Amino acid sequence: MNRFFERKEAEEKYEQEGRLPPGQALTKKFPVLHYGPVPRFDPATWDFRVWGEVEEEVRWTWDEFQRLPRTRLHMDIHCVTRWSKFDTDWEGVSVRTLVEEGLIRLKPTAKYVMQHAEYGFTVNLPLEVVLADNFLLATHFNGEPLTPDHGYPLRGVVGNIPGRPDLKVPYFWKGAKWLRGLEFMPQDKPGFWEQAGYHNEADVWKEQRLRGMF
Ligand SMILES: Nc1nc2c(c(=O)[nH]1)N[C@H]1C(S)=C(S)[C@@H](COP(=O)(O)O)O[C@H]1N2
Ligand SMILES: [Mo]
Repeated sequence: MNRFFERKEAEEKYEQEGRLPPGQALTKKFPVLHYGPVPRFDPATWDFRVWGEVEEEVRWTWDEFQRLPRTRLHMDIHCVTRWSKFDTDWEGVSVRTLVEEGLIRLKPTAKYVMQHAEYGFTVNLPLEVVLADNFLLATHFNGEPLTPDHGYPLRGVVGNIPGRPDLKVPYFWKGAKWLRGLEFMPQDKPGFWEQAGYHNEADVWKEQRLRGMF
């Protein structure tokens, strides 16, 4: 059978399992999407910062970041440009674990999170989503370090964990590639694509792609 029919058959399987959100199609590839150039990584100058509504600001070097507790995450990812990729494996650092271990000490006023990436790129999410099981600060994809195109050395990732209908599932743009820090905020603020007209919440099941009359 040719590739087209193979893909359609797999897509039907995921649809029957309730894993294909409305308006999405399965891809086996991993498309690359971002605004601007791919930054260079220098482990000597790279740092990860945490600031805003925290008891203590944090700055970790690349070496220090390597020593943080690590988490694996298996999920489906859904891009607003209508491709979905199933059964992806990620490894990295869970923000909830950092909070539970006291490595990040949140103030009670922390309600939203801005991911800050290279070149001033930003993405906003509610704190609840960033602390959930389906959000990770990822260094590895399918057992390999991220490629430069996909955010090496660190990116946010968010998606759907099959069998966890309790979790909010935003489109994949809600994870910043080339991530350099997290700002905890008392109020919400739109990130880069949100200012450009993408939906603030971006729920894949509600098909919240663009803000406005859609
Ligand atoms: N730093 C940065 N991260 C970004 C973006 C960007 O423009 N810059 N685009 C987002 C968008 S719109 C998408 S769809 C995903 C794409 O991730 P991928 O290239 O790994 O598929 O990255 C997100 N993260
Ligand atoms: Mo996107």
